[in-house]
Amino acid sequence: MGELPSLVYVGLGANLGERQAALRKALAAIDELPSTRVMRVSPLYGSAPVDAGGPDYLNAVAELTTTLAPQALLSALQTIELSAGRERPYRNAPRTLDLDILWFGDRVIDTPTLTVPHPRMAERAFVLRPLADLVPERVDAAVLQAVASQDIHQLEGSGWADAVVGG
Ligand code: A4P
Ligand code: MG
Repeated sequence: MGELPSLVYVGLGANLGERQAALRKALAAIDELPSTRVMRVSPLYGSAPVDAGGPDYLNAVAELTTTLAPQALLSALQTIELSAGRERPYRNAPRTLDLDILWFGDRVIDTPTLTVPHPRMAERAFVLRPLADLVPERVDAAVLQAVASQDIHQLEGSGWADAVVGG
C-alpha cells in the first residue's frame, strides 16, 4: 500500500457457458478488487481455439491500474475464475473463464506460479489483436503480422463492457 499503481493488461477468455456474461461479470469483479480499477476494455473478439479443442472462444483484453502485488493479483484472478465455475480437468481444457496476466507494468517475473510477460502471448492473435486495439504503440507490427492467419474476428466494439466498468 502507498505504492504507485501499476498499469496491468489482463487477457480474458471463455469458451463454455454464457461466455459474454462471464466476461462482463469478471470485469466487474476485477473492478471491485482492492485498489484496482478497470480503465479500458478492448473490443470483443470471437476466435477458434488455439492449441486446444472445443467451442469457439470469446476473447478481450482489459487495462487495469492496481497497487496489488503481482502474486496477489494472480490469486484474486484465480478466485474470480473459480467463482465463474472454472474447472481444470486438463491443460488447455475448455473453460468458463480464463484470466491471464499479460503485462504487469514493465516488470519481468519468472516464478513457478507466475510468468510475466505471458510466455505465449506473442503467438496468439486472440491476445495481440485486442492488445493492439488498446496500446497500438506497444504491439510490434511484425509480431501482429505473424499471427494474421489465425481465425479471429471482432464481434463488438469497445463499448460492449461499458455497463460494467462505467465507461
Ligand atoms: N501462470 C503463470 N503465468 C501466468 C500469467 N501470466 N497469468 C500459471 C496467469 N496465470 C499464469 O493456468 C495454469 C497456471 O499458469 C496457473 O495456475 C498460474 O499459476 P490455468 O489458467 O490454470 O490453465 P490454462 O489456462 O489451461 O493454462 P494456461 O497456461 O493459462 O493456458 P493458456 O496458454 O492461457 O491457453 N484459444 C483461443 N482462441 N482463445 C483462448 O483464450 N486459451 C487457451 C489457454 C488455449 N487456447 C485458446 C485460448
Ligand atoms: Mg490461464
